[in-house]
Amino acid sequence: MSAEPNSAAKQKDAPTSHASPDVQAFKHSILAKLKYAVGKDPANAYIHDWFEAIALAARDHLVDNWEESEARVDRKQQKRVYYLSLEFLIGRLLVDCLSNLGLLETAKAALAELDVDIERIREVEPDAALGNGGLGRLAACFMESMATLNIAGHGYGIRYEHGLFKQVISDGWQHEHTETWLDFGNPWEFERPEVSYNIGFGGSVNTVTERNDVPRQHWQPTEIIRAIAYDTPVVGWRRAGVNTLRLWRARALEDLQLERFNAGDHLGAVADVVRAESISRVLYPADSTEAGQELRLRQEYFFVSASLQDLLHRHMRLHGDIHSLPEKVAIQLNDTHPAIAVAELMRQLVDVYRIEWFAAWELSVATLSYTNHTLLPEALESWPVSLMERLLPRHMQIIYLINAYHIDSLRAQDIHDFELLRSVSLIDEEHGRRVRMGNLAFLGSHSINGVSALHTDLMRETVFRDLHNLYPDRIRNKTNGVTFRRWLYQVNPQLTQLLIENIGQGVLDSPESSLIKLEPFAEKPAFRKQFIAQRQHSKAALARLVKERMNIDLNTEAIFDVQVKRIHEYKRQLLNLLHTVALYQAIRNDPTTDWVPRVKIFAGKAAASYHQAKLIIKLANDISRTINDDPTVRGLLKVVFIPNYNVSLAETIIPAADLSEQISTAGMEASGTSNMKFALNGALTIGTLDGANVEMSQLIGAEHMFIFGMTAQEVKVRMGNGDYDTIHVIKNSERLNGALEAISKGVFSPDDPERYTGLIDGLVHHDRYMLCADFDSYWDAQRKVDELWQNPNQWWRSAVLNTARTGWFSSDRTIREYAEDIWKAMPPEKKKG
Ligand code: 26V
Repeated sequence: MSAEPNSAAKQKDAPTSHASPDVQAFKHSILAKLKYAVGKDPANAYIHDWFEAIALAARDHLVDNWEESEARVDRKQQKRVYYLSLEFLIGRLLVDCLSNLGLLETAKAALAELDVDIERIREVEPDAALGNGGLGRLAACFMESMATLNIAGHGYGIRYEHGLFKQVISDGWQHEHTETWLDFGNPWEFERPEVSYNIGFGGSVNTVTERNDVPRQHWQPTEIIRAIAYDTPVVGWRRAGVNTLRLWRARALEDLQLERFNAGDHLGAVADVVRAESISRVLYPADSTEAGQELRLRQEYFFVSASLQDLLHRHMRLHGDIHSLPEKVAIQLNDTHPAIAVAELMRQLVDVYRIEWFAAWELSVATLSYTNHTLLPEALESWPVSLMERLLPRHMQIIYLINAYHIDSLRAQDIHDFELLRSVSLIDEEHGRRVRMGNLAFLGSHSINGVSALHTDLMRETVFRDLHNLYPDRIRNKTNGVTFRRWLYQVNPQLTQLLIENIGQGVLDSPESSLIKLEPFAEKPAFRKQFIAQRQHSKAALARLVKERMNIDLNTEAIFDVQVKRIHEYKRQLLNLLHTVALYQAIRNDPTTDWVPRVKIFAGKAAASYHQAKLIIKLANDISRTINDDPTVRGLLKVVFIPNYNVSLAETIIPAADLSEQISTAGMEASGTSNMKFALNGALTIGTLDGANVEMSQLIGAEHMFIFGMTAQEVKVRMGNGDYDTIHVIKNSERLNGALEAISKGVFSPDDPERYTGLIDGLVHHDRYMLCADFDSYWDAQRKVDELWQNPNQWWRSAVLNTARTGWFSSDRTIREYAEDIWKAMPPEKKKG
């Protein structure tokens, strides 16, 4: 970014304008914001000043619709849906907001009149990266779909001062730098200092008897923190509805302990402030490694308690009767991170609203529902009983009581099987007494859902097997989706225009039913030519980005083969790297063969403490350098690891992909959502039958994908048998063996030949994610990719069919299913299919 003022706008003599009144009005409102809100005039405005002025001008339009939307929900006494999530991975909002308001073209014209480059403005907006990956991005897509469908959806979360770390790659290694998205302020949010709640921690619980002789529990916390609301409006497509994302910031009750300060204890005087405010300081940057730290539990309880207090207040203000809660309110728990809501809702109903225990329990269960997003054992949350007792003593009592009634009710049904009782208990007695948050969320909810058909089946068979047998109607499936507004219209305006020209404007409003009209166009060479032109355009844009950021040249005629997502062993970036090395060796051994040119593109962050994942990043970078520098390869194979993967980078990468890598060990990826975004933009998928790939293969047709590897069932059998003999598998695959040996012996790390010995030994001796078992099948599938690429008619026919058949993966469909089956919150006028 240029530090020079006026770097976005070139001053020129005021031209006579022929722009429409809308454009004129928008232009004037930008100039007024620049002057009166930002305090600059065009001549000394920095690019960021322009961004702020434009965002504020757009925000005015949001606010008008926001008020209307709120009033409509109140008037109709619509049921409200509260989406509790520790993560909202939003990305940038400017184009999203302008586009959903229908102001994008107006804004572009106004900026052109002002001689301001909208592309540069767009790029100065920092990503709101308040999430780690799929779970957080799903929450953001859901917020947009709820607004579009006129569902009265409220998001609740934490306003982290620092979002997900910035990844810097230096000498091939990942380094984490603090992310500072709020440095220039945030034009989208409204601080609401008047909306704040006290959140208690610690202390003790006493039984007090009141005048009516009913004993009750009184919790006296030793620490109280304030939660302050910050609201961001979320606008739906064509201004359908404007909902609110309410994020909480933690503050100390007092900014300064004056007595301590006056006594000379200057640091001590602000110690409480530091401790309190650390709660909303930073997002936990892991997405499935054991957390377990106290600060994380404090974050969870902090935002859950503030959100429940807030929504109960609203409910009482609007309806005046706590007993109508489930009729007017649905609360969705995004994973177990907000699962303490089960105990907190009970606490508020029983201790604050004075509802009798069993009535309170019925209200809670009828109001709450829970989504599970992972089956990986290391990501299943549990908290030490001792920590809970210390931090949340009243909640621990409530959890014990829920558990006691639960076990009693089973015994009353003549269930005495000790193993069964142990497995469905809220307390895990085997690992030093811990509270199982998954079981708590399950028991406290009327609906528990998985995020793809396979994942939901596996939930029934594994983590929740016994609870599922006891409550067979609770688990249901809601396959994920993505918002097409962002992941098609905004990221790929060329393709969107092509769709409009050929299947009509309707694609913008009902892509779920319209996209399929594209099918016959797959057979038309002239259409395919235009489809290819779009891809080339996007590939050229990505190539420019890579050139600018990494100084690497990409051949845009090559297959862009892309794997972008969190770096995780189960996602098997290492399998992709093994294929890369095997292909490299094949090219070197046989340089005269007619190899199909490939660009392997990787991006993704590793949790800071996840050493193996960080080593995989280093390996990708080592392989990249070696291959890219090898003259015998003659550019037939290029490998790039693009640093700092985030929503904005995804927006440039996805429309440019020819091949989408979705290659997790079957049974381990709950759903995946980038798989849907790639297919929507016409990339072909190479993948295992895992997560939502299964539904994709059913809807798109497996013949238009490259499906390989073991099924989840086969993985289970082979793992369970204990006869998975990696050494034998490797011995039988010359290619795999060659790739493993090269990495292990230091071909890619001559500066430290043993860098990867441990990594490869790990694979050879304990291949937990079964890379070796799937390698040959993966190699074969990759050769089919090459083959198809050499038959452009067939490749692009399949590509068009991928776009045509992906309508079902709209998050509007997903949200409609939640609203109809779980929340019972579909506004009557939107109850169409
Ligand atoms: C776990 C933990 C535990 C340690 C502290 C921080 C933290 C943060 C997040 C998680 C859970 C991550 C689960 C997750 O992201 N699941 C992904 O959810 C996507 C949306 O449903 C789905 O598409 C992906 O397949 C799934 O991996």
